Amino acid sequence: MAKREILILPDKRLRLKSELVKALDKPIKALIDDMFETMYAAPGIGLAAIQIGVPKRLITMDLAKKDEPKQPQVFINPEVIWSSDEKAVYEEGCLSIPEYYEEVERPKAVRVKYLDQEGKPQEIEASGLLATCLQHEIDHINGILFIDHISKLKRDMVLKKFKKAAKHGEPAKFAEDKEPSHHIG
Ligand code: K1U
Ligand code: ZN
Repeated sequence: MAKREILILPDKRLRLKSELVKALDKPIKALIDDMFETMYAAPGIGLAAIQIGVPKRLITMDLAKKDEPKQPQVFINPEVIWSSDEKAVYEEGCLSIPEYYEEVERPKAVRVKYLDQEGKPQEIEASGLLATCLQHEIDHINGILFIDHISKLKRDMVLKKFKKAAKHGEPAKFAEDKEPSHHIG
């Protein structure tokens, strides 16, 4: 297992559309292990393979609270097959856009089909944080970032700060150092 580097905005690879996982072979299993190590170390509650530079349709997630046992989940080739008309607003963060949190409106519930870690087809109907996180991660494998769902004014401000930070080799700074209000644990 190895902790990998997480791509940070404005890395162009974050805009790639990831490819289907064709076989659950040894390299894919090793990639899943690395994704969990990277996600837990960050720390994060989800990670898409492209965030560590691998354009495969693969997501890891763990929504367990701090005092609960780990609940690692793997979603291979996930696809939203139904979304509710009803919307919900949630404050999102992204390991590829560190320290920036903003409210995002998305469908309140989704049904997702995917393959599990054994390669078995599964379907899940999700609401709450699971629905938000699944939509955020499925966006990643389609080259979409949560800032694409906010106003152009805010998105341009974020992009400008991250471009400037990358140029100077330092982290982007935001006036209000907002923490996610939904912090688990
Ligand atoms: O995809 C990512 O960048 C991971 C992201 C997932 C996510 C968070 C919130 C809403 C939607 C999707 C994160 O994990 S950001 C970090 C975070 O939210 C968190 C980290 C530690 C404890 C609790 C939350
Ligand atoms: Zn993200």
